[in-house]
Amino acid sequence: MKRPVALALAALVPALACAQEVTLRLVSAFPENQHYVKRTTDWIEKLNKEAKGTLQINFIGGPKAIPTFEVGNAVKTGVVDLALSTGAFYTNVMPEADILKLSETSAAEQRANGGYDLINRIWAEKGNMRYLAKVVEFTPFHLYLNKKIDKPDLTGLKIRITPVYREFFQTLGASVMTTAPGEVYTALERGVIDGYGWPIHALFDLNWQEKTKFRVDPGFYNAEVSLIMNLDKYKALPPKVRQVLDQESLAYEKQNDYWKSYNQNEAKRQAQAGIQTISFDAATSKAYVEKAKDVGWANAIKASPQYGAQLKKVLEKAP
Ligand code: 173
Repeated sequence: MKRPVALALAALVPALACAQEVTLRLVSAFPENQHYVKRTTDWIEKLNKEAKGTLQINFIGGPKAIPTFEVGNAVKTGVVDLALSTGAFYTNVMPEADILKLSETSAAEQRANGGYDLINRIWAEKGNMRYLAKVVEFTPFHLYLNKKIDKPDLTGLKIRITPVYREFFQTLGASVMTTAPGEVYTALERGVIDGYGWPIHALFDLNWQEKTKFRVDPGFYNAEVSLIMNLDKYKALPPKVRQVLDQESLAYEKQNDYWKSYNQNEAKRQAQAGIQTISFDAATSKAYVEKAKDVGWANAIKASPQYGAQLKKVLEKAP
C-alpha cells in the first residue's frame, strides 16, 4: 500500500507547483481615459493571454481607486502590487523619484550603462520597489499658457505643476499650485490657473485643448512613466513567474520609439486645435532649456546628496 501512495504524491507535487498561477493587482496614477492607460491595458491583455497558467495581471483602476499622489506609498507598503506612474507622483516616498525626468540617455542605454541597476538599488532601498520598465520616454515637457508672454518671465502667473516643474517655473517667477492631472481641467475652466506644465502629448485625452491657448516652445526634460512593483512581492514570485514578468515588461519598454512619431502627430493636432506656439529667439530658447536643466540638477543633488551625483553620471549624455 505504501509505495503507490508515495508514488502518487511524488507525481502530484510538480503538478501542483505548475498549477500555481500568480495574480498581481495593478493601478494607474494617471486617469483611466489617458492614452498611457489604454496602452497598459492592451499590454496586460496580451500578457494575460501569453502567460496564462503562470501570471495574470488584474487592472484595478486609476486615481478613483488610489489617488495619484498616494500610488507610490500604496506600492511601497504592498496595498497594491504594481503601478503605472511617474516619479513626480511619489516624491513623498523618495525625492530621487523625480530625478529620472533629467534623463538624456534612453532606457535602453540605462540598462547598458548601469543606470537601470542603480535605479533599482535606490528604488529598493528607499521605496521598497522594483522598477520594472520605463514605458514613456522621448517626450519633452512644455509650459502651456492662457496668457501671452514675450520672454520667459512668469511673474504674476499662477501655474499648475507637479514636482517635475516646480523649481524651474518658480525660477521664472511663477506662483505655483500642485495638482493631479485629473484636476487640471476644472482649474482651467474656473480660471484658477493661467497655465500648466505637461508633456507634448496626451492633452487631448483629458480635453485640455478646449481650455488652452498657447504652448511655449521649446520643451524641456524627458517625461518618464514606468511600471513599478512592491519589492517584497517581486522577490516572492516563483522564478519562472518573475522571468515572465521581467520579459513582458522589457518588451513593453522596447516599444518606446512609438512615442517619437506619436509626439510629432500630437504637436500637429495641437496646432489644428488652435493652440498657438510661443517661441523665443535662439539664444533665449537655449538659455531657457539650460536653465531648466541646471535648476533640475541643482535641486536633484540638494534633494539627494546620497544619489543625485551618481544618477547624473548615468542619466546625462556625455557632452
Ligand atoms: O504634469 C504631470 O502631471 C507630470 O508630472 C507628468 C509626468 C510624466 C508624464 C505625464 C505627466
